[in-house]
Amino acid sequence: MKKFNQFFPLLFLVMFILAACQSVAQAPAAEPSVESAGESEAVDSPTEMAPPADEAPSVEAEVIKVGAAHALSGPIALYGEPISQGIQLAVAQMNAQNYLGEGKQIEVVYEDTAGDKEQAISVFEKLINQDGVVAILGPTLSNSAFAADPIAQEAGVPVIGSSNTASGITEMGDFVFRTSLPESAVIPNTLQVVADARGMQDVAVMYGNDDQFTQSGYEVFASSLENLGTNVVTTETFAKGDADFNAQLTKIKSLAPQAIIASALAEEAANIMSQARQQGIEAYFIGGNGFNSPKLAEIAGDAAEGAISGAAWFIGNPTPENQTFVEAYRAEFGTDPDQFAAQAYTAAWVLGEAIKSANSTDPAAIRDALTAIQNLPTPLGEFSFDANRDPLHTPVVLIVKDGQFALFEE
Ligand code: 1QQ
Repeated sequence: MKKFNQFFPLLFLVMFILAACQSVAQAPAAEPSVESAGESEAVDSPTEMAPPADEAPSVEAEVIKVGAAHALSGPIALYGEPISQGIQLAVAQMNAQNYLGEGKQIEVVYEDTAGDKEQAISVFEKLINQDGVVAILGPTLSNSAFAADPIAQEAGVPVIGSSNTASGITEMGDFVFRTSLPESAVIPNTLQVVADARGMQDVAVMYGNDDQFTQSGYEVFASSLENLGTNVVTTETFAKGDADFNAQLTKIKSLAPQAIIASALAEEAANIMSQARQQGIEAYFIGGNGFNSPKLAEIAGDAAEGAISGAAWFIGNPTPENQTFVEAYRAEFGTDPDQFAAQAYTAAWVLGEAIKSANSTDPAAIRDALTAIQNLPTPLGEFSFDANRDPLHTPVVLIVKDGQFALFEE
């Protein structure tokens, strides 16, 4: 005891110095920039910047760790890359503004799921058990979400998907949210709009039967076609990674449908389109969320011209939140954002808003605050979750014209 008393003043001094160093280390950067591979241009934040350096951050300065679990390698990275960039942009903006409070900074722990469900499970376990994240943004595919989200649910850590569109995602539990419109909220509208414009009579359907998003999308397409009274001339299946669709397309060609509906991820969709045109098939394509990457037209080239998809967002939407987002994204990454970037940017802001209003890093308090988000202005529109933690807003119908998405207006 005596010894402790002797050392107490010294111990106190050491603790004081450590605390001071920590608050300096966590001071918000005056010129924050998004950390992205190879680029380090400062984010031109549309709103207020960080306070001058002489305004010392509070001693309670803390780093709030958030997990981001996305496909950063493999064929699904064409979705995972813009998603990660959307998150980086939103977090850089929030940190620049001290959005969560003076000296409080969000640190994102990025992990690669490679679009693989087993890897998504290990990534979720690492983020929750090793990194101690307060919430997870992701994963990219519904297929991974069905495998990994139960881990977050069990641990009581909120998870926000921004690209999961299969039916049943949020039914996994009350800690599961998404900012991506489910296919069931998009496809019936897409088919109705196209049927009204073109009088769709006979269609062929193709879908991937080993992925929960492509299967779920197929089910929604099938029931919507039935409601419309459209004749399905044939339904053909394929598997993830297939590259030769000539057998299915030869059959489809012989049945001469007006349109081919493909519930497919981008790489398979692009190959289907290219091979269809090589066979001389002129039917137009309709797809779901898998079509919503600009990479589809980049891979398929002219074969993607005229492809129609239902989407949650359009780059030309003139709201100030959308235009500010599009400009900031272009300035930072030198490329246009896509729907996936917009939905991920929204998810990160929605999470930031929930942490701020909970005024807590307790995952259960953050979950409760997420359910209370109402009409938050975002690039997707005024954002709210419905009672099932799914987003509430109107879908759009897009068509590829000259390699770019345009609004479908016929
Ligand atoms: C899902 C999808 C994919 C297109 C995500 C990239 O919507 O897996 O749910």
